[in-house]
Amino acid sequence: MLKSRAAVAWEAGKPLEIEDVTVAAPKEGEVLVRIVATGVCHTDAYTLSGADPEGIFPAILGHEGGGVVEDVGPGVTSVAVGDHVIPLYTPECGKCKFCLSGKTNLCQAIRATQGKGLMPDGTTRFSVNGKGVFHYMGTSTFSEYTVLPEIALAKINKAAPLEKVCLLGCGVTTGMGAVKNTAKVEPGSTVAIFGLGGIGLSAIIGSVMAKAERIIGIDINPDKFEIARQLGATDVVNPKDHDRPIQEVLVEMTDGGVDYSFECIGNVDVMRSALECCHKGWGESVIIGVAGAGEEIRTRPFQLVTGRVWRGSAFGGVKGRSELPEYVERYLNGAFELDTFITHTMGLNDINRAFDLMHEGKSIRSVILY
Ligand code: NAD
Ligand code: DAO
Ligand code: ZN
Ligand code: ZN
Repeated sequence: MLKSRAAVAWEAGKPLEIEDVTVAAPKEGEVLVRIVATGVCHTDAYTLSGADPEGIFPAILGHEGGGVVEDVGPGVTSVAVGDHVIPLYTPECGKCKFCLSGKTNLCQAIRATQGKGLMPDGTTRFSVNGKGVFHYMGTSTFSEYTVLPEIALAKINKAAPLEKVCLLGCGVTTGMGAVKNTAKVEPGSTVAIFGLGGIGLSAIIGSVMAKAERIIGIDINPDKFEIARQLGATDVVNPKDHDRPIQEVLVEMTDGGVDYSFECIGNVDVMRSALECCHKGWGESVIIGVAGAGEEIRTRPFQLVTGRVWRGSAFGGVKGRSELPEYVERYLNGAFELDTFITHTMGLNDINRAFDLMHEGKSIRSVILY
């Protein structure tokens, strides 16, 4: 047992509260990790808002972390004390039907308990004054110490600065991976990216790497345009500047539509626009944004009959244990940068400000430094 400072979400829609949380020792196949830094992603805000059907309270949110292994439970062989790790909300057991399929990164080995805020044995390692507190996405990086299953840790190069590569635990990998693994954007493509937060900007970086010729960034907050251009957007569009559906504007701008589009917001109306701005016959749209509980997407089926394709992407299709360490290497080799994303850093005590900055559209990523 040890004490850890953590930001606890006691109830949906309420600010997080900083608590001294008791963290139980890692059990069989589990690992105790000291989180050094964590980003705050829109998905944390989504769950805190109460819109997440899997949202469960009280919980310790956070899923974009970087840390150091402090202790290992019995049977753990793939990481050791002192290793640097990135927690994975999409684990990789390497043995389940999903892992063995070669078709998906959605390992299901611990899915049932993870979705209920519990460790694989059906219990929690967190408590406050004897009251159990749920895990979140299997990661709970808003606690200085957290416990994860071994299969939910990517071991990374110790040379990588954890306060930056924590962003590879979600946002940056998700956007880049969706372009590379899900859409498989080819050189010369025209791409539209809806929503220029951490995910959309990473999709811009991925599109530049894929040598897309035209990269159109779309956002209703024009403050996002400068950074989008800096990262490689060739055009920026604000739907508020147009009095007709944005898909019509994009189809006109691109001689019939884009080759690929990415929805990085979680808005079902925008998902429709993202599909319908795709080129007849071959355009593909990838949904990355997470919509609220009970929401549904709509389009005319003829949009698909005439060759447009609708897909989705989780964690950029990246298999965390086998592929994420390579993303860290590529960062260390200068293939992409992360500083532009980190608009704010703060201590855990100020974590609610990170949520405010996100809602006010003033941040790309706030990184919490423990
Ligand atoms: P963010 O809040 O930083 O960025 C969202 C952007 O969308 C903002 O710039 C905002 O101005 C813009 N926006 C909002 N409404 C808009 C509209 N109607 N038209 C155009 N732009 C609009 O969020 P983020 O952290 O980048 O996350 C984006 C989405 O991706 C969220 O839904 C999040 O839950 C989801 N997400 C999905 C995965 C996955 O694996 N699929 C991973 C991480 C995040
Ligand atoms: O395997 O059924 C499943 C769920 C996998 C969870 C993947 C979540 C991806 C989207 C959530 C946003 C991540 C921050
Ligand atoms: Zn995230
Ligand atoms: Zn698996």
